[in-house]
Amino acid sequence: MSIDKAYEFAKKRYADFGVDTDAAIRAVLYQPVSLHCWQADDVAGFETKPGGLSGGGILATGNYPGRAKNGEEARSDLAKAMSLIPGVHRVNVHACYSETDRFVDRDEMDPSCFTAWMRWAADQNVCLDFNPTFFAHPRAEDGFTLSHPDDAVRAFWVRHGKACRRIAQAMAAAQGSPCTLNWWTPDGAKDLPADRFAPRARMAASYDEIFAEDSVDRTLCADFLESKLFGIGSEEYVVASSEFCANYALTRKIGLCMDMGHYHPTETIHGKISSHLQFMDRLLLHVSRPVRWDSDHVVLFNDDLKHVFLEVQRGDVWDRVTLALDFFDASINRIGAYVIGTRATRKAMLYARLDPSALLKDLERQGRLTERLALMEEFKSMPFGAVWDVLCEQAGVPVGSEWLSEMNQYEETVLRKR
Ligand code: RNT
Ligand code: ZN
Repeated sequence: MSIDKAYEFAKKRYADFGVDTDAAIRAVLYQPVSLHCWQADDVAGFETKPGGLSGGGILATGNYPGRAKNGEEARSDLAKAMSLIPGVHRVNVHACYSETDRFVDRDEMDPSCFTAWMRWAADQNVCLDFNPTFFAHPRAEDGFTLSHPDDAVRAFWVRHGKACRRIAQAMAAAQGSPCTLNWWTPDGAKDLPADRFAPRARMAASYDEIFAEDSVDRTLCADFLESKLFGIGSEEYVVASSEFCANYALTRKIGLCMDMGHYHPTETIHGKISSHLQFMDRLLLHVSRPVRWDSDHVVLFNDDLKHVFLEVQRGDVWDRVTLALDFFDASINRIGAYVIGTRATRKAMLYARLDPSALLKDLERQGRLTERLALMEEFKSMPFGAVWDVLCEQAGVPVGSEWLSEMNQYEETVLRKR
């Protein structure tokens, strides 16, 4: 059956339940998803460093050939990936992806360190988002940054934070669209601390200093705080925990970021969305996939992801969530990782947009809970794939697994030659 015929059939099936497939496709394509630059190079970054500067990064495992080793390669990989994924993209840059001739330390960075990214973004017609980098630096080596007990170290990171807000503001002004700025710190302790209070007090004080800076326009620079449960080296104590971040964000009127991998292994985030959005204006979602721990596996079209977007759909809060990806796998073709994870995200968005939410809520109001459950179950086997194929076709990207041959060709002609 042709794609069009399959679609006509699917469209009717969904319409029987009051679901408009054309409108769903349009809505999914229109909503931006921010692609993280760090899948291209295994979170290594491109800073010009003085001899041998190092210091604890985020762990990406695997050694598949073709890792991007500079900005040009990463941007080429991102452009290739974006050509194979439907929908409006943004690109999420970390501060450690600055490109300069000489060494510029984190506290001295300014918008000029990201000129290449900004030019490329304008050229590609995508907007940029930004992240301060509180890791992979000697001053982060002992596990504390914004909550560091040494005033000089803490002040260094506060300066980095302020610099990042100025960079985000410059990006926003250049692109005519606000820049999402996500704040994640690795601060924490491997083993039982005697004092959990003081680092949290210092962390709050640091953020207050950073966000107090009135030279930054909050309509251009949209700040979000990302929490975490534990990390390698912070198994026992994480300063910016879920409670810390939620309370800070709420009282300071900034955004909260939930990363799907930052909770207990059996805990999922979909149930939290309606709680936070009772009190906060916006949420940033870091779309990721934990496997037993915060492993940042490539995102798949699985139940966890579907549930997140079903929640957004049923709560009708699509305009109150900002979507960014956060996964990295160095064991497979990195362009393939981008495409699999981002297409899965778009798929889950479409799946949710095709949910008969109004009908389900109506049944619930009437107490017809058997029918509610039955319909939820029936919808899992609706002809979703036919709608997805047409979405890809309309977006001008390969339908089905056709993108694999383009990936393989890019691997042969570009990645293997690096
Ligand atoms: C780390 C956080 C954070 C990072 C990126 C690179 O656990 O999820 O978002 O993955 O900033
Ligand atoms: Zn994250």
